[in-house]
Amino acid sequence: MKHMKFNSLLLLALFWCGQTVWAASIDIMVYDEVSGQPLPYTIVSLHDTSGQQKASAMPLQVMDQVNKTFVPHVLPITVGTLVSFPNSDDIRHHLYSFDKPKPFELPLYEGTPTNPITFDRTGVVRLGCNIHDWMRGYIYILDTPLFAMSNADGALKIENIPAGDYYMEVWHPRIKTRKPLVSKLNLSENEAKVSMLKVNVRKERKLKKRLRSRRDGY
Ligand SMILES: [Cu+2]
Repeated sequence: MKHMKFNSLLLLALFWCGQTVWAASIDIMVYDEVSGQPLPYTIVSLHDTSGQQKASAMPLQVMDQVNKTFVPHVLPITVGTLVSFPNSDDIRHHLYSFDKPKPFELPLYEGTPTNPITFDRTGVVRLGCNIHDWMRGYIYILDTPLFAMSNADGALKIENIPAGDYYMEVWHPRIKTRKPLVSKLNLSENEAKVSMLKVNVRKERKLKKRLRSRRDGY
């Protein structure tokens, strides 16, 4: 009995090593190139250069509406993932997107619509509300499971990356190029890469101004 316990522990340890120790990881600090401030909501994704890598759909994701704001502001998902759009406010919202990966509309509603929406194509889906013009949300649909979004401190981490060659894509809702920035990246086994990234983004000012002027009216 004792032996068996020891063996299974050993097996567990070996399995754990295989899963995490030999794989690479990257830690990135993201900054606004102009202001030098940490930049949240930056999504970094790694795409296998062989093009063989496939991402499976994630469990149901949630894009909530709280105090007339999309929560989260930016939602990165893999292709095929279902997203529900609950409304936590006690007023009605009317969501829409005109963007190619998934044009859709959820006419005036309270609570949670019964059918979540499947995002089956890669790209950016910008969300808006017909009633509250200033509401802006983003769903970023990826064909790789290797991605992360920078937090309020501008930090992000991608772990368990198999060694190999990748295209690294960087995207932000206000990125000046509008398209993701692409660079090549090689990761060797067990590598723990630490780096810094500066992203050129449009200023937020305009949206805030509009937000202030409109808020009083509703
Ligand atoms: Cu609304």
